[in-house]
Amino acid sequence: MALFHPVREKEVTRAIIDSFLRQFEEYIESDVIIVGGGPSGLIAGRELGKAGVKVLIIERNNYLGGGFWVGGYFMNKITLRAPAQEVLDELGVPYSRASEGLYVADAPHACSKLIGAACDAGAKFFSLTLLEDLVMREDKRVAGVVVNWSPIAYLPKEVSALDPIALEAKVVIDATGHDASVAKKLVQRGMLKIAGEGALWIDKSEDAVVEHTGEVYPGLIVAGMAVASVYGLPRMGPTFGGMLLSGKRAAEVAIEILHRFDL
Ligand code: 48F
Repeated sequence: MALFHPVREKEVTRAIIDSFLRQFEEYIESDVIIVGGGPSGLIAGRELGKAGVKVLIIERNNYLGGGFWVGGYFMNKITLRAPAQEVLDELGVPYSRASEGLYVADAPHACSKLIGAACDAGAKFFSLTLLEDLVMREDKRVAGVVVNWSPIAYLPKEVSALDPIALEAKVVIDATGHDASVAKKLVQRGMLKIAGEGALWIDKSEDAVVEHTGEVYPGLIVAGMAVASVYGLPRMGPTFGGMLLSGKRAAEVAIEILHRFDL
């Protein structure tokens, strides 16, 4: 007697396609689209989901987490400065005190709990999805993203000449890390100037990133390391509290915009 219930191959394929298409159809339009599934994007997704906002995270990789799986060098330990360890308490991630005001945690534990928390809050994900461009309206407002299948970027021209598709959102969050890929779409058109990330200076960087997190262009918020790239702020290397608090701030700003415009 077999352990598992008998199931036909076609049923498995149908289950995947039906579920995927239903979700894709539903998320052609969202309240907020977050580009980038690193720590800042994931925590923003979690906060927005918790607040009942319809939120989609698009990620070019086949995995979520961005730089949160590893800390410095090849070592999978992350550090956080007080008060950011409180976010680990919220997520149920164990950590230890390294020195006064400095905490260390296992990156895989922190990253997987954060991904789980974003899922539990109701955030949805499109992975292997590359941001190619933005949707703009005549009132010069960012109104969505233009995406393609990310392996396209590595294919020869005769295969990769595929038109992308558009997804609409009331607010877009650039959480693409050092690249600031979303903001750069505005830079290419002369609609925004960005300074480029500064050299490493932990003490200055994290406060500055959280403080500058916000709407950089109507309908577009920057979060995480993208903030440092846009405003020329110092980078912070393998300490992640600034990313988590910046993501939380980005979610607050998104909710303020949605309320302000009754969107
Ligand atoms: O780089 P990433 O982890 O950004 P973050 O949330 O956190 C930065 C830290 O990891 C670390 C640091 C501070 O402690 O210096 O680097 O700001 O995650 C960014 C995610 O965005 C995805 C990318 O694959 C990564 O998972 N991404 C970048 N460009 C695109 C994109 C794009 N064009 N389309 C889709 N996803």
